[in-house]
Amino acid sequence: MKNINIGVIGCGFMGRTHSNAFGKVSQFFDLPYRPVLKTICARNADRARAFATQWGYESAETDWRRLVASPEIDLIDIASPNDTHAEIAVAAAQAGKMVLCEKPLGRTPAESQAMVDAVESAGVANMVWYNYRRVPAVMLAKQLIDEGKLGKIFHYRSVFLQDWTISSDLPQGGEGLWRLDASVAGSGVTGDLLAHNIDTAMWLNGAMYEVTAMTETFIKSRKHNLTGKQEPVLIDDACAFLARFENGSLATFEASRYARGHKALYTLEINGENASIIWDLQDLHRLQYFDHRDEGRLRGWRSIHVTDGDQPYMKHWWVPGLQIGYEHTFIHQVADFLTGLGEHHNASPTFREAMRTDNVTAAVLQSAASRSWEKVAAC
Ligand code: SOE
Repeated sequence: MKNINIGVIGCGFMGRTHSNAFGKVSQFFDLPYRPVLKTICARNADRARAFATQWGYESAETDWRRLVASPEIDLIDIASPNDTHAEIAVAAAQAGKMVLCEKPLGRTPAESQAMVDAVESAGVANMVWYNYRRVPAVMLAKQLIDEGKLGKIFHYRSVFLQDWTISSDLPQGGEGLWRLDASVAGSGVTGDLLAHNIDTAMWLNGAMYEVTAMTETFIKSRKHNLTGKQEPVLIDDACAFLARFENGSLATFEASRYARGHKALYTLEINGENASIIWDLQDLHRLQYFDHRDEGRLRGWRSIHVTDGDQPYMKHWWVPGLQIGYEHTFIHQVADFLTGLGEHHNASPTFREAMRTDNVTAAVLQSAASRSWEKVAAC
């Protein structure tokens, strides 16, 4: 087993999920490579040092350019806010490092394209952290769809609902709240939440080519933490859109941060000719499955508890019946990345695959502005 020296940039929420994944993966999966938590990078030196101690990094750094230039580092992992993704990823690829990036890839298709070009022309391994694909129940849904169990797909519907920005006193900008600042985030719920729904949807159900959307910004101005001034809010607080998939199915998507009572309600439902599937993040280890081919007297929704060794990823964990959680999806994603590396291929989603999601979110925002159907750009 060879070591891979990891440099993680960003020590917020995502820096923690990624660090946990790199730190745990070798204890549960037999892999050709072992990640070594070499350096954590954050702008604030005290914070970076404290994070290094807490998570077991060998060193702390405050300048991402020094980290990218370091001959000791094999892989740069970008877990910093969206406005840093493109510049760091391009520099890391040009320095010959493997690059992992938190979603969404870029703030705009132009940024995403530059990132795709950089990793592809440097020929470096790359992947984007769309972690919900690696929930065992979602991976089981993928297997059932790929085996043709659902038959022809008619409908895909998916939501991602939260309620944490309802208060008008909540400022924008800075730690965690950069998600409300369009110049940093790129967009609101479309890039932050619906990007997950879209990534999973295209992975399960193929490409979508046309969308029509509406968005709303309910609170038009908020104090900005960095300037201290009241400033316009330029992100979308809520978004709903319709889409057509290339396989002929129709889709509805909705996301909001104003759905009182919902903290992270990510659900998806797929209706096929023979069978349907429902998954809900808040009951993430269960897959609801209805198969019309079952004997009529027994036909009904099955609630499959996805915890058995022959179900995706579960043989690596405890014993049948004992479930796992959110953080494990990131561990699975690193395991898949390292397995792919050993087999000389990239794990999905690559930068190019993640750019397709960015192209859909761009078409959604464009449609909300134009109030008409928009085509999704090919990539
Ligand atoms: C926002 O609140 C957020 O943390 C997103 O940034 C994540 O991508 C999503 O998984 C949960 O919600």
